[in-house]
Amino acid sequence: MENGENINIDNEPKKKGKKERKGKKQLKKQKREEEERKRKEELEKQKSNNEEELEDNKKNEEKEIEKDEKPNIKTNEEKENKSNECEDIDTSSHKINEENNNEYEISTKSETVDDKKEDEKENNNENDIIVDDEEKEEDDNTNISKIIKKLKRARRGAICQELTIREGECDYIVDKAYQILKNEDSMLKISAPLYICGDIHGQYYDLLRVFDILNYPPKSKFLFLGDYVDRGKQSLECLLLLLCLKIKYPSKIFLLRGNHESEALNKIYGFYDECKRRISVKCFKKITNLFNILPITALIDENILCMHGGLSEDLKKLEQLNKIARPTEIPDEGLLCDLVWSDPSDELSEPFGENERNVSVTFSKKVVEEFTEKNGLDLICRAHQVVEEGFQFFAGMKLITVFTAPNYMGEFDNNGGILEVGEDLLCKIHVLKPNIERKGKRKRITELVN
Ligand SMILES: [Mn+2]
Repeated sequence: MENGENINIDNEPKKKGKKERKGKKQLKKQKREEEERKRKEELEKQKSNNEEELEDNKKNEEKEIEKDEKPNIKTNEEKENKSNECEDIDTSSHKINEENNNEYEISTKSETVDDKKEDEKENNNENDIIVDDEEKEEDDNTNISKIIKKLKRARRGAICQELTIREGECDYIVDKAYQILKNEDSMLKISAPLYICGDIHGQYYDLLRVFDILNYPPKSKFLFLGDYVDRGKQSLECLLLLLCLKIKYPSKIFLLRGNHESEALNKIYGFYDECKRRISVKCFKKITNLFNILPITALIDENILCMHGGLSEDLKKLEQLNKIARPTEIPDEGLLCDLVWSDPSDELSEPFGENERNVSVTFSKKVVEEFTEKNGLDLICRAHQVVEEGFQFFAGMKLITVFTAPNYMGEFDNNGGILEVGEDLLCKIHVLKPNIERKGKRKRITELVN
């Protein structure tokens, strides 16, 4: 198909080739442009800087194509070099290694004025992933691949620009993802090796860093523990990239629900506003429907239990976790509420206590020890709390908190952490250092942030 041909320039981003194809495509292009103009007027959504953004996106394309290849090579080398410095250890052996991937840098390349002109001409066609009725019948994989490519192009040097995301694109992705997610169990069963990521919270630049360092699916397998949206500036990019990867590689990426995958919270913490400003309230509604179908927990090789928040007084055995019916909203109390909201606490004399978030509970070290023992688990892996190093152990090494957004909200100078669960359940930590060295006072991580 037309867009497919045009966008498939990975191997040869040559200007000459583009020119030759241009004649053939002129008519079709004009037609598209006209349709597009109408669409834009109707929707009244396009902002004045759209063209600029589109141009920027296009300008990055050739760079990105190179980057897509280079980082993998580089980081693999990096990994190998570093593996000498770190020794891998079993979770039960109560040691852990820290790998600092912060040295990773994005290479950029200068470009000529001619490139820009060329890009402008091609812009409309290549940046717009139009999913109309005709195209729906065509290969979904191609459409999703194109959208992934577009989403990856958001990055320019050290920043990520806001992409233009069409309602049609968003609907398409959310519908496709819904069909896949609704067939997953409430408690996923996943096998190692894989990487486990905690909160992302709209920090799209950092999400791209994670994939640059650890490789995109299907090369690597990922489990995300929820809280993709709210707080950060680019919740839509984060969510849509993850959903696209889910659609394309359903057995290589798994997405659990966090307490922020909730309509009520999104209205307070930014995602609703972002959807309303950038796409529509209708699209927000559609996304919250999808949130209601997300799986809640994951069990890795019968050994590591993962969820966003933590344990619950109502949780006695693992079998209960698969019985949680979906779609569902997150209730104000009870098992599901606790799974996405609760926190461990050092200060409890009782098994469970109040939570200063004013939702759910806190649970003690003893609760973790008894639950893991009784259910034959080595480790509970959860997210939900910003922790200075990006990861933090609790109850010896029976529970780990993983929080992946470094420099959380631009207010903390926490690291981001990713837990790697290797073959034979050997565990390793990867650390994302904050992007920005904050000069002023360091904000202490003493309170829970919803
Ligand atoms: Mn959370």
